[in-house]
Amino acid sequence: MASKQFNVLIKGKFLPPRLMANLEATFTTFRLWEAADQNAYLNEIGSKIDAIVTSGNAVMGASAALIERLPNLKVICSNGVGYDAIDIEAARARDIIVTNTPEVLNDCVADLGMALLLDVARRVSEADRFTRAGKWTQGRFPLSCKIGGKVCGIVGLGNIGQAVAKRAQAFGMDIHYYTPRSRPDVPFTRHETIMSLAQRADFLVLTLPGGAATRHLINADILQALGPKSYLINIARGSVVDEQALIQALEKGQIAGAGLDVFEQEPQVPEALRQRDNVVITPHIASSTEETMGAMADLVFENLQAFARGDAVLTRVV
Ligand code: 8YV
Repeated sequence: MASKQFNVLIKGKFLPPRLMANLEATFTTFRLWEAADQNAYLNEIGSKIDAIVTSGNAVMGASAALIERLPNLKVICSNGVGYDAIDIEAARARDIIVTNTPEVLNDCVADLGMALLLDVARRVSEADRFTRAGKWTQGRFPLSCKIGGKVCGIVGLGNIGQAVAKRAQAFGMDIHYYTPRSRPDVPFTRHETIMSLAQRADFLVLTLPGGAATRHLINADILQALGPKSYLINIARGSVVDEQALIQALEKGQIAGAGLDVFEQEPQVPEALRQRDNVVITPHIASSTEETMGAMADLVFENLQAFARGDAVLTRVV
């Protein structure tokens, strides 16, 4: 199909500028988020849409309700590895292809996981606030927690989990993990339950997928098992953690602290987390480097171009 006859619905504005520019130069694009009345806009253009471009972000994705409004939809290309915000069953039911951006973001997501781990354990952000506030002249900054020799417990040992393991090993950490099925291919210590891993871990690092199947796997019991000297690091999805239980565990001193890049209601972050010195917070930026966002943008575009040409897409989810 000639590219300009290929109609692409762009779901929201949070896509890399390079991807937006490529999409607009190549295809006919429709900007859903700009429509004052999205319902009326979908009535008008819905039947001509061939593709959706979206991201893994919770406010983006592609719901069953949106998919239903697009009777000629053939492909959904997402700028992200996680696809929990896309209704995969609705896509599958109509043989709509879904693509994501695996591999290209492994290093940067793992880097941010280690950055959060190091920051919350060594109290880097807290020490920065202390120094800026001129408190050094009044006394020494309190002691922090050594990383080397500690157990890094990784929940979900996929590509990102393994990239975290490699980094944590270089810091002298002992790697334990939980996966539902055994992984004879990896040399680390497997736990059969998240509870057992939490009991053993000094740092519980979440790298598992989001979605209904993993919702609130990290609950009050797991946090209590993690214990008052241990930390939670979340670079997966906010939905994986019961955020209210996390707030209570922090308030009661049941865990030592947390490093969080993802939250249950993004972009909202509860005040109870924002005010704590032993919580390091970043706004879902694990993959947000120039290099990785560029690689993701190119992969989204290449998937869409391949589909429009009639070729197989590169990174298909369903
Ligand atoms: C976001 C992510 O999708 O890849 C994922 O699953 O969570 C992120 O990379 C990306 O930031 C776009 O919003």
